[in-house]
Amino acid sequence: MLIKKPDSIKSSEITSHSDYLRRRDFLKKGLYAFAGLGLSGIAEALVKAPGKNPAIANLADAGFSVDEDLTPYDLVTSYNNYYEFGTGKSDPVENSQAFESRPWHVVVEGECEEPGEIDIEDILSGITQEERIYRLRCVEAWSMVVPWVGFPLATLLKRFKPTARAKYVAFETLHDAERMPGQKRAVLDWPYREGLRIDEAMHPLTILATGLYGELLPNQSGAPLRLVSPWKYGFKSIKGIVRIRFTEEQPQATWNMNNPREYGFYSNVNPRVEHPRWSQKYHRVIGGGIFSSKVKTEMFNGYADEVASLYTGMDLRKHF
Ligand SMILES: Nc1nc2c(c(=O)[nH]1)N[C@H]1C(S)=C(S)[C@@H](COP(=O)(O)O)O[C@H]1N2
Ligand SMILES: [Mo]
Repeated sequence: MLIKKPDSIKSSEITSHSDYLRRRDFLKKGLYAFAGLGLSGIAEALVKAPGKNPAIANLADAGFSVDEDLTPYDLVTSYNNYYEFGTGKSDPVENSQAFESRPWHVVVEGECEEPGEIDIEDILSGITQEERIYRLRCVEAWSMVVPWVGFPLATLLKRFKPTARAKYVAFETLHDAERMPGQKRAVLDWPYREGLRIDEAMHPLTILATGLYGELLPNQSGAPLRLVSPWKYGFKSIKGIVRIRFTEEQPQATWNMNNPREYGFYSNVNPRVEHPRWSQKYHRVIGGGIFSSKVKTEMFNGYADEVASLYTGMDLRKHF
């Protein structure tokens, strides 16, 4: 992966937090409401009483929210990695506008008692959507803070009744070069694939995102459904998911297959394990201004309290 500087940002493009809170109030009548949905009670509590609300303290305790500046909406949705639409940071927003994310089905198969298919509309209307404000740390050493809308991956997985042999969960992005023009070039071995260990997949921090900033996901962000696993490098957060498979063996993962020396299967954010071509000790906060251009990277991206126990006894230099 290449490291590029973000394009300079005009102040008019910056969405302030208060703008967002207003927008979030609006979202109850907006797209999600239009789809017959509402946010969970917790998210509503956030909207009604930002600041000193015990519900918010609980969210922070669980790692579901961080008290850090949100990355402006325009940056979250214009500085992207989505090689199916090109390898440049502004390619996804430019090349994905015609992409149609409806109709959309997700096949769930493998080591489970009730394999099947689920329609995106059933995912949106049949599961309570929540807000999660997470850090996103790319392996290229930049980061954002994104207010996602989504639901715990575990909620969906449990419906398909994984068996005792389900040790991992594999994910695949749509493979259709007519709809995803970046797939006409063999820059990666398509379809994009990722995987998690089953306990990572079932962890409450792991979500499937259906939206951000209170709106349905834009195409460049992985519409209609993408994984978010905030303690891992961003490339684990696979976009445009069409297939989920329970497996007994560790599944293939695109960047790991592409260059196993540089990209491990686990890819937990770890400032002590350097990428062969750069340090992971610091990163740039996208949109954070010149003074915050270098920020210390925390173990597990700051989510150690929540996830460190998943890796007890594992050598994280070996299983990077
Ligand atoms: N299918 C697919 N998913 C993907 C990628 C990709 O190229 N294809 N890029 C990954 C990388 S490297 C990162 S950092 C995040 C970026 O998410 P964002 O563009 O929403 O910030 O998406 C991940 N998911
Ligand atoms: Mo990334």
